[in-house]
Amino acid sequence: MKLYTYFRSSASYRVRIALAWKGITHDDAYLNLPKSEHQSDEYRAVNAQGLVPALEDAGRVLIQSLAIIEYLDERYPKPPLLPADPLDRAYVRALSQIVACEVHPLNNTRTLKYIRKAYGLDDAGINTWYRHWIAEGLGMLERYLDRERRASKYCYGDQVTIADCCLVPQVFNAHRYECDVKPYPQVMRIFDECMKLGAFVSAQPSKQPDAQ
Ligand SMILES: N[C@@H](CCC(=O)N[C@@H](CS)C(=O)NCC(=O)O)C(=O)O
Repeated sequence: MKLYTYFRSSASYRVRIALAWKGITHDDAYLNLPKSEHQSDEYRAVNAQGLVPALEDAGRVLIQSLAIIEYLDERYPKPPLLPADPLDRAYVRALSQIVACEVHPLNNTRTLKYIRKAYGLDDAGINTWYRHWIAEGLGMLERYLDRERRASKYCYGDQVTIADCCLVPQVFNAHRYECDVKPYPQVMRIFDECMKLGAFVSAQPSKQPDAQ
């Protein structure tokens, strides 16, 4: 298996957590996003989307972090990253999609590049945009966790799931942009619990070889 990744990519971090949690050994290929290596013809031949992550397995290339993690969960079911019950699975997927669909695309490299150029935003303007969408997204997570009351140590009771694989990298992004995380005590409590686990620690951006 080969993971195409970039240390700061939160979507790659989701997959790195899943691989580490399941103890799946793999090779890494590093794409430097600021240097636009993900847009090279060579990489587009691997992932036509020109985004990271991508996972090569058995001669096939998988893209989209949530699809990749669900594939890993089906192929390597233990320890599971989704609950057994369909209603609980829908809950976990909803949390994951709040991060992956509602927040992440608005704060992606290409989105920030585009608004910087098209609307003449400076760093302060970019930070305001970024923090706004983090606040919206973490607020959604917090309210949903509150309403559902299914979280305990992690988003789903005491079982690590895909939702945690999504929540933690999003909080890393929030820290990176110095967002105020005080209004999200439940999200932060889950983040702190996850960061006691080796898989979340070893997969974090600063521990990746391409971070050096
Ligand atoms: N929905 C995709 C998002 C992939 C994505 O946008 N990855 C970012 C890094 S986190 C990327 O490659 N950005 C490059 C760019 O925006 O140009 C997933 O979950 O895999």
